[in-house]
Amino acid sequence: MKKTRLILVGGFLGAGKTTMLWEAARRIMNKGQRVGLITNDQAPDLVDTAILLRNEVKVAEVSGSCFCCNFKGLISAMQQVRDEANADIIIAEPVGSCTDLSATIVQPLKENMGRELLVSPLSVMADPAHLTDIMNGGTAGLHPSAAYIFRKQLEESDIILISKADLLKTDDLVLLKEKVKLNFPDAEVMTVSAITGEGIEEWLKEVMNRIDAGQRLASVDYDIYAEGEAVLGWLNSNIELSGEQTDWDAFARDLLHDLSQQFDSRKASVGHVKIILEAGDNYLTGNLTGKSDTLNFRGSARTGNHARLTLNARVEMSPEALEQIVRETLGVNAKGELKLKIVSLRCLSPGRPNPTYRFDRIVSIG
Ligand SMILES: Nc1nc2c(ncn2[C@@H]2O[C@H](COP(=O)(O)OP(=O)(O)OP(=O)(O)O)[C@@H](O)[C@H]2O)c(=O)[nH]1
Ligand SMILES: [Mg+2]
Repeated sequence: MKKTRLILVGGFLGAGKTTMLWEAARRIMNKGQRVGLITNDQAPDLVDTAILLRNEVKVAEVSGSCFCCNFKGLISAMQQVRDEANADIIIAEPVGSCTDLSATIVQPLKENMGRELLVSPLSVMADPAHLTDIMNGGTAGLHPSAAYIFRKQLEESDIILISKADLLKTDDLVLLKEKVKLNFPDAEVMTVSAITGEGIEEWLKEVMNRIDAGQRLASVDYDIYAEGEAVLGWLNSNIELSGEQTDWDAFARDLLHDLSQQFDSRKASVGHVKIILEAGDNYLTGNLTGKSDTLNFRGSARTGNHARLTLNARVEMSPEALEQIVRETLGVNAKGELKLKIVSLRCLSPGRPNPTYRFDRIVSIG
């Protein structure tokens, strides 16, 4: 039986996982291999899935629970992309606030699915600004328990991937890499940029050829882990918009800008707020990964009468407060000129992680 390769790309919220997933998939497909992607979230209506589906690639979604707490969901998503896309390679993105993946996903996969799967080294992406602060003993603006998750993700990784290399000067990047190596001597440390393409081929070479996945286990305190997730308000929403010849890009920019102002004025730390605004074949994506200076938009939804907005927000505040801010800001930005139909809106704070499996040993590869 031909084995399927599984590449898991973890890392904290907003690290650049989905951007990298697509860039890697595109490069692998250009070399003639078939790829399937798997996204994951605590609730349905994922911006990540919507973005990836805009490309010619098979995407399966595990929503409602993280991979670790819904191991079966991950297995059936893998089956789905293998059956429907005949995928040789699967790239999967776990929820950004998850850790302990080596014990809860990688080891059980090696133990139970070794005949079918080649599991690549666990790659963990880290935003360079956040990583720099964490390496200096800070919390990257996060709640201390959320910063604990960030550190545990690095601790259990086989490959630490410093993302967004284009944002740092070469000297600073070299220094950061050295510091990370010093702190995590057992992990391989690499740098990538999805913008310039730097480092991507080197990383692909590692994950496409190696099978030494899950070489270490982090010792994770589930009380701190649970608190680190619970401090986040988590909102996923899908909204239909209609209005006469509306400039959708201006609407999306103003909306995300105003949301960012609201969070900044409350000193609420933003994990990631992301949107995709789709109008027929045209679409725009927007991201906020910290304060308002991190706002970032790509593409264009142009002008028209109808559009669909998918919005995902992970912000350190109660789900109730988050929902109120999102509803009010949407209302203000509609200015009475736009009709908004909220098709779905779920707001929650993630529950205590309760993994399907949790191995306390490294499974050797046969
Ligand atoms: N400058 C720069 N920005 C990047 C790069 N890769 C991703 N980004 C930006 O980082 C932000 C977050 O990217 P995503 O790929 O959505 O991050 P993610 O890790 O999937 O986020 P979650 O799924 O919410 O955990 C977006 O604004 C991206 O455009 C990069 O290589 N360079
Ligand atoms: Mg993502």
